[in-house]
Amino acid sequence: MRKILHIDMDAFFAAVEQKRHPELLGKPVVIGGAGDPMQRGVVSTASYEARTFGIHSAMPLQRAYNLCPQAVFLPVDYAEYKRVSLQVKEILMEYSPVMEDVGIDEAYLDVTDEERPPEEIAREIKKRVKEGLGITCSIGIGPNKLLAKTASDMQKPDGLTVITREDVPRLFHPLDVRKLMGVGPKMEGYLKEMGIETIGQLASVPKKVLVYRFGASYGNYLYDASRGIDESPLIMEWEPKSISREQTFQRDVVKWQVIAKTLADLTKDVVEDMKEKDYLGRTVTVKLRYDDFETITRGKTLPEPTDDEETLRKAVFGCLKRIELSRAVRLLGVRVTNLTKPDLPE
Ligand code: TTP
Ligand code: MG
Repeated sequence: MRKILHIDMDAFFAAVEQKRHPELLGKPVVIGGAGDPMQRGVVSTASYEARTFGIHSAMPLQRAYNLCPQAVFLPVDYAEYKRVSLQVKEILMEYSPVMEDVGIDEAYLDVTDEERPPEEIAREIKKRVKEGLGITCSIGIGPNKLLAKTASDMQKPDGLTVITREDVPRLFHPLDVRKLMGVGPKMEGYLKEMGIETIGQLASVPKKVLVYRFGASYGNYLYDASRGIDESPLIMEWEPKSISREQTFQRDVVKWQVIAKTLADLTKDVVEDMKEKDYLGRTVTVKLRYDDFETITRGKTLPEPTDDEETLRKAVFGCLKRIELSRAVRLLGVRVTNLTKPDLPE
């Protein structure tokens, strides 16, 4: 039996704004577009205070203004939300290496192999996020992603909800079918036309009826999902252990200038890749293959991790100096290892 947590931030964009502008705490806050309700644009999210006026995501800003003219309207500052999102994910990774990053404000965490009970881990995560970042999240715990995600939505905001297999009839089946993951507004319409209002009612429909009506793939999905069955694994992004570039020459090269220029170009490409993936590296390795296929490598470890092109290029040239260039060269490579992510500013 797996133990999966689903973490979803509460009113995420609005919460980040309320944290950095504490005077907005307790007030209706609407985030969307350019932050001007007189301009076109839709609501990205609304604080829970604003939601009591009927304001919700995807609503035109103008309509939100009509519902609550005293609300504070702010533009979307995606870079700031992304920064906070990364801090949340870093906290999560401390509790289990098996994390699926779903989006800016959600993630799954597999704590099956952790010794402590999942409720205890969830409570500690909530505390760390609240005390460290000044925002709240809701966590659902279940034997799979489907039930964990359903659970995280059940007691928002600041909730902690567990759904076990045994809880399926009592907690999962009474929910409206539109709460079932994978059921959008269109499907909700079809199901309701069939007289199916709740997930439990869907679970009483024979498999062959669902497959006949919706096709094998989606029909089978609905059959299993309505029973709280979901075997799907967490999808992780694997950290690359190195970033590298190689070049094989069309014709073997003897000239030092060509070799040096090639290594400088390869370093430039590696650095671009590092910056794009947000990595710093400490160890540089140069690989060189002679025309007779003998291959040698020389490495250098820097005092601290960096993504500075000049520093890395100097390290590469330092390696090159320790290589005897007496024969023609057919391949050159530059590799950076010992990769880390930069510390995020507080
Ligand atoms: P949600 O998790 O759907 O919403 P939320 O975090 O604001 O509120 P809740 O407490 O109900 O979880 O989405 C996360 C963020 O994604 C949200 O803060 C803003 C953004 N978003 C949009 O930009 N447009 C949208 O239509 C939705 C639904 C979300
Ligand atoms: Mg959310």
